[in-house]
Amino acid sequence: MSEAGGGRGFGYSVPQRAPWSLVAATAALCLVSATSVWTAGASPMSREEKQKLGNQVLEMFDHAYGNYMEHAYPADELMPLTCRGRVRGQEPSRGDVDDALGKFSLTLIDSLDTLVVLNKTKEFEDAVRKVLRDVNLDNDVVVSVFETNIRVLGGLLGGHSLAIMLKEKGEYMQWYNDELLQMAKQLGYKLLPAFNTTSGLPYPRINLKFGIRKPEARTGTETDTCTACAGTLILEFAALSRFTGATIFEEYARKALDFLWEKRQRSSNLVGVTINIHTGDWVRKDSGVGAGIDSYYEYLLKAYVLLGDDSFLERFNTHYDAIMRYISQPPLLLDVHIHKPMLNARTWMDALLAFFPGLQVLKGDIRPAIETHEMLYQVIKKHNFLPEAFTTDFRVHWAQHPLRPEFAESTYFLYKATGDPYYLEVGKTLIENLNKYARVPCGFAAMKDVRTGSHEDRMDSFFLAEMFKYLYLLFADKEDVIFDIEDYIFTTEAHLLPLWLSTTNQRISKKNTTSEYTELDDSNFDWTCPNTQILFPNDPLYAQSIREPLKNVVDKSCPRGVIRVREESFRSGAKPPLRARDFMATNPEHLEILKKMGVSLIHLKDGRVQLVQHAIQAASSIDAEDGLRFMQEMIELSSQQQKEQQLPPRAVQIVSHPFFGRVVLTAGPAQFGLDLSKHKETRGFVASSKPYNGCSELTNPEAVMGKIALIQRGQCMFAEKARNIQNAGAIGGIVIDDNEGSSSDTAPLFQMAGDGKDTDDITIPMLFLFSKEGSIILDAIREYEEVEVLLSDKAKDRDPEMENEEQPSSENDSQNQSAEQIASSSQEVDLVGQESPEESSLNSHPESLSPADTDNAASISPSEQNSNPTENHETTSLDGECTDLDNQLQEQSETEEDSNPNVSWGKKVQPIDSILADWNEDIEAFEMMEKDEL
Ligand code: DMJ
Repeated sequence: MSEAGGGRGFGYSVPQRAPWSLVAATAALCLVSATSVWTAGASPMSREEKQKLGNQVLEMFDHAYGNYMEHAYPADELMPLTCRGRVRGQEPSRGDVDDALGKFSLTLIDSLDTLVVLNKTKEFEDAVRKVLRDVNLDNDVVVSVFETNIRVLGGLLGGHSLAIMLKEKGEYMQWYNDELLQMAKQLGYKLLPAFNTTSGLPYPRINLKFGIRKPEARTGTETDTCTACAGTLILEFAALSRFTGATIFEEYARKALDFLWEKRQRSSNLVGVTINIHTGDWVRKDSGVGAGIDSYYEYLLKAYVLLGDDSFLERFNTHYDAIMRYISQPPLLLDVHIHKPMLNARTWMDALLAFFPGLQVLKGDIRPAIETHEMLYQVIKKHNFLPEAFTTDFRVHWAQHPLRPEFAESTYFLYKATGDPYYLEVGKTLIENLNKYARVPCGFAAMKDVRTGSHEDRMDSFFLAEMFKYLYLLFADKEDVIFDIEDYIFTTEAHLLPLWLSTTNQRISKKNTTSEYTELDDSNFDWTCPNTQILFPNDPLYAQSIREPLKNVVDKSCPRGVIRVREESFRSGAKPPLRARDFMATNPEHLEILKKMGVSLIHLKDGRVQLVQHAIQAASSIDAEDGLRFMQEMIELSSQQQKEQQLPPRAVQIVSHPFFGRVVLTAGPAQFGLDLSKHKETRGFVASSKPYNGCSELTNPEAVMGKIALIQRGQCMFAEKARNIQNAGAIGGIVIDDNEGSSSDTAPLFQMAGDGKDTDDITIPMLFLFSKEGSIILDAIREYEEVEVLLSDKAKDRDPEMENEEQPSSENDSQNQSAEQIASSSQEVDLVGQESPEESSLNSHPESLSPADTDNAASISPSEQNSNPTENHETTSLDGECTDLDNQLQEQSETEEDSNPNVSWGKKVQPIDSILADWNEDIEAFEMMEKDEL
């Protein structure tokens, strides 16, 4: 067993002394003991199978890293569809996402310690030499302080940690003389000016060359930062201080953490998502464990493990208690308001929270970790990947998936804690899905839309830093890794820092911190590390028994809004409050309830109905609060509906050599012709029509006969083009935008409208591609002549026969060849990832949502007035099961209340004045949520 922070010992029994001393051991405690004792549950996986999967991970890493090095390096990231490097300034800006790119070969630095974990020591040695030779940290680029810290500083420190470990072993890196550490120190000093605020919270962005204040810096006017952005520095900064002896880094990071702690909402002990770096006011008062906050919590616990400072554990435990009280609604984790923590702030969850079960393992709270992980896994099974955000009834809210590693991370930690081979099977599914849906000839491409399987031209560096480490370690036995992983702690970017740092250069002591600590009673440690040696032998099916009741939680769920309900009302036989999803504007009973809640119904001239709430007119404070919840649900439903009414995208998948279905392009449908969502997909070779605009009878019918015709947008109606190609014998058509440079990354998709006449005569499917996506097909024709595509509503699995053809002898050879072919075929292509339509649509608020002063308003369209607004949702057919689930949920909340008197609704009812006082805040928070970006 390795030694951890502060020279604390590790025990395997229930804590007799300060409970937090055991928590530091949790990772090791849960990681080691359970694996050896597991005897039942899912069938065990043989050593051979595990090795096979480990080798598969290695091959996948080679494919990702190899293509980056070959086609993108020294650029920051690989663009896997166009097979070239992403160089900031040379591609259209993607907004905040680009702030990670500092022209410092980001992917190479982020991959350094992965190479060692994956036993690629020779490659590591080469990679370190390249970093030392090529990387410049003094570029005139504005970068995110947070991303630069976790990816670049963390990457350099992780690389240094393993370089000195290897050097000590005596075989590799014998020439190494702390050069990576010197670079890390240089970067550390470059980041320090960001902390020049009265609060000590860092500015969110800094210019690597010019810092903050100077006019050339082009940054320093920001007023806000996210909590995670300011609270995720301590591991890297303290490691830098302890490695170098320069204490300033650790001091600055501690000061920022102290300030955040001071600013926590004192009654709920929660923190908001965004804080003003000058005043310390919370700018966004919603609170969860996902985007914007996640790694702040992670770093409190890990700072305790690495640095052995009890104050970090005390803070973590205080927050954790609040999280479990308010945000955790097993198996869900739902954002709440920091001032009104019993009020949910959202009805959806984001993908970043998938790290939380892993953190709970480190904390030692295994049960909720198993529950949340299981729920997330079911969402993945439904959509192949975790969408960026999904609703409480598990529908897609934001459809992208940038190959995030958090779920793999939690899977790894849960396997280590439980030893349950179920988690190996989960890992196997992750590997299969990545290969099946994200792998492209030149790397792995992020999913633009998990529903269609379409891709985005991006492979983020965290994919190499984190995903491959966790997947490899999941299947690895101790002897498969050349060093003892338990001697290290994972940063949030999965970089490895040695635990011996806890006893090195400990010149910053707790007395430097400014905070006071709340006395905690024993209940704060209720979830402290369970002893797995006791837990699992007694009940080897422990993890399975927790998963079992949840096994259909996703499939059988029904649309619902906010989960938390007023429990005591149900027990007393009173009706549950009216939910937005059930509301019918023609139901007199509902209208009566609205009145009681202070909600009035206004019929607008255009036929829509507007709902306005005046809390003061509600019959009681409880009714007013129900009204508030109802309005929030209605606003969200309405905005969700708007999104759903926006068209579902379609997919154009290139299925011929060398693409074999691996390149999927996002397309818009037509309001006429064959509806691909109802019919089988159409597959065929493509041919350009003549004239290319398709506005008159085709002069090359023999070329398009039986094929999918390509036509350029413009000069006549879409329907006319469709008729002309259909008359020439085409089996489908793809209209390509004539507006050069357009892309579905940057422009919202639209449906091609008919021509105002009857279009029933058009029977072939028609899809629309923006110019950049269309260019990929046109370039492919130039390169390969015969290009076959599949038009569908969702990308289909790749053709296994094609797969076999693709890899006739040596898998690697043929993949390299494909990559080269793609590279040469797409030299002219300029497909660039941009803010997605999903994200853009989030900014479009319900049209008439016009919160005026203390009013809360939402509107619904005429079509919604007489019907349940959710009746088009796919899950409404599960009525019977919904009732069961609702009962289960109700029972669950009743049980929770019984066991935890603190969550009783009665205690949470606010006086009317306070509701009114918070009114604007709620509306503001809601609007912010809508604008929220990950
Ligand atoms: C990583 O860069 C880090 O894990 C960070 O803390 C948040 N998530 C991304 C990957 O999703």
